[in-house]
Amino acid sequence: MTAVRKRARALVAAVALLALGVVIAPSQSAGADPAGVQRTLDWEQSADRTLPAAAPPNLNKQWATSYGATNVTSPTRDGSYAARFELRKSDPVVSGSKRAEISQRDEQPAGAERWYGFSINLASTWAYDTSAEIVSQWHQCDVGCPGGSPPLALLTDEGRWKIDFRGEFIDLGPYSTGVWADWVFHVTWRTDSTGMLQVWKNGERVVHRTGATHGGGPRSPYFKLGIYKWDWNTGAPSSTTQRVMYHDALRLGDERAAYRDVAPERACTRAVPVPSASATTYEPTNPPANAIDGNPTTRWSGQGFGAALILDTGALRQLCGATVAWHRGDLRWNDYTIHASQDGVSYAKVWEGRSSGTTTAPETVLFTTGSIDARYLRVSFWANPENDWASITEAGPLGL
Ligand SMILES: [Ca+2]
Ligand SMILES: [Ca+2]
Repeated sequence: MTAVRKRARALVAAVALLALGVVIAPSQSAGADPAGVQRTLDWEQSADRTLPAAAPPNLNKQWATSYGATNVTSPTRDGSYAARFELRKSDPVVSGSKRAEISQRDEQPAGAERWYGFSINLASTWAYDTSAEIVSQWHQCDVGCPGGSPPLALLTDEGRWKIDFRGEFIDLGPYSTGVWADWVFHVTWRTDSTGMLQVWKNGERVVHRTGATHGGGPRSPYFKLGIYKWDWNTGAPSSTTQRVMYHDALRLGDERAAYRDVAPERACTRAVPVPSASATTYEPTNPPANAIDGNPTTRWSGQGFGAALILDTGALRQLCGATVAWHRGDLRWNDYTIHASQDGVSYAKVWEGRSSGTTTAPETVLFTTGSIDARYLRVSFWANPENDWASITEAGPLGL
């Protein structure tokens, strides 16, 4: 989404300049990020491909080898380039430990609200180890701060993704190697009850906490990406001697940003499982469960304009569209609305329109609101040219 927007803006700018008779060379700054995106590090800009000699502009270098951080053309999460981090147990100590990291400068204002979107690909050699390592961290400011452990970190530990949030370990399930995992962190950096932490993993919201998010100091924590493995310096047990991972699609946003501005781009094509369905009304022979059984010959039927089918995905995640297949959908159109909800009580409209009337197959609709966090979808029937019966053979949400 961002790239499309950037390309569109770059084109408009180029056309405007050409109209003025100005000849322009391809420029690093041709496109503008959405308001609120402070920094994009997707490695597509040649000015950012400074590795391994130096960190990209306005970032700090924390590796000491020729392989610590490099640019690669495969694998990539977006575009043609990504970054590759490699740390070996035998590497020199950097900034007090074993690390290969790129760091933001310690210049974040106090009380900042920040968005961080990025994608990590753990190499297939990323073997199980009882010793953990940090792959993204938010470091307490350096001067006039409590110091100590980072208030927030993303780790791999004993085969699993984990978040260390102020000393509490939150287990986010087993990691897979050789694939991109997309992460979005939204943090309001506060030392009092007004703080907030939200985390999405591959579009699913896996953490939502309120309260203090760091321990104090005159500035908010700053972000670091790359590999930090302290056990290789302290001599604690570890069964590995090398770590390699890839990093791409980093976007840093401020309080004006939204999820879609920083999240790695995804097409709205992922079918989201629906464990249960209900309805405001139904006839006993055609219950709501028939609309999620995967069988195109069974259906939910409810009588009356406004009759609604409610799909429960069981968890909050970024939903962006839906597929709906109508009984007799090749013989009659249906006017319907889709509303989305986080709690099953408060709903917001995300789409309204008319089915094609030309097919019984599932038809895809994309939310006019863009993607949103939701658990429930309500599909409400309003009209068809034959009768006042809502009859849906299959329906399901689409997620990012
Ligand atoms: Ca890239
Ligand atoms: Ca069915």
